[in-house]
Amino acid sequence: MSEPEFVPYDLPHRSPQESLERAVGFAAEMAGRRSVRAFRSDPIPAGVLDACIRAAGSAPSGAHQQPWSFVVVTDPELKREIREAAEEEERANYGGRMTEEWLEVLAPLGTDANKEFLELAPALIVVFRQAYGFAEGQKKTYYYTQESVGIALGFLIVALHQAGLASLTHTPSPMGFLERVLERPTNERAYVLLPVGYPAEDCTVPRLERKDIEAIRTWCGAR
Ligand code: IYR
Repeated sequence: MSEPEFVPYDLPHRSPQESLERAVGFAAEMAGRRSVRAFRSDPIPAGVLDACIRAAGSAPSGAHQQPWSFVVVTDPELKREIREAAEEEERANYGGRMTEEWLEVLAPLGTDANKEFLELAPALIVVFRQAYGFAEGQKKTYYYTQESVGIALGFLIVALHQAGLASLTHTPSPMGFLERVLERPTNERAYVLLPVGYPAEDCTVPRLERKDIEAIRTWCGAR
């Protein structure tokens, strides 16, 4: 076992007022984030996606094993292949694999098996979870991979939003086709398929309301 090495850490100090202003401002910015299913094909400026993926890769992870990889797909042929495979799964999902109850809660979103956005969005980011790692050719156990990749995905969605990009957390399950089409190593499992781009001019989103703070937060102790 190697000795742990610790280095000083300086989180920038914020005054109480600055802290409150930044927290309130950030919450307001996040309130404007919506999942989008209609994209313009305009390209994404160079460097933006890499910076967003760097932000995602800064997420905390179990034992700092960073059990994720991000594949950016802009190639039209590959996007078409992914769309076709996704639609095949979704036809099976909408055609009977999803329960009546499930279809009922989805109805307000107006979704169906057509996934044209997978070709129209300028980029698809496929997030993979590494179920285990490799060390000297042997399988190495990774811990809390689901939680870790979920947090990294959250970071990614936030990074994209603040860069002015819309995305959709899309899971055309089962997603094994992504591992095959993108020729991923055997330890990787597709976690989410994230089309990314600018909303189409005529883009609409379902009218929805977010739960009030009182409904989602319980406070135990002094405020
Ligand atoms: N994967 C399908 C169905 C779907 C499921 C949930 I849960 C959603 O929040 C939205 C859609 C689809 O993408 O259409």
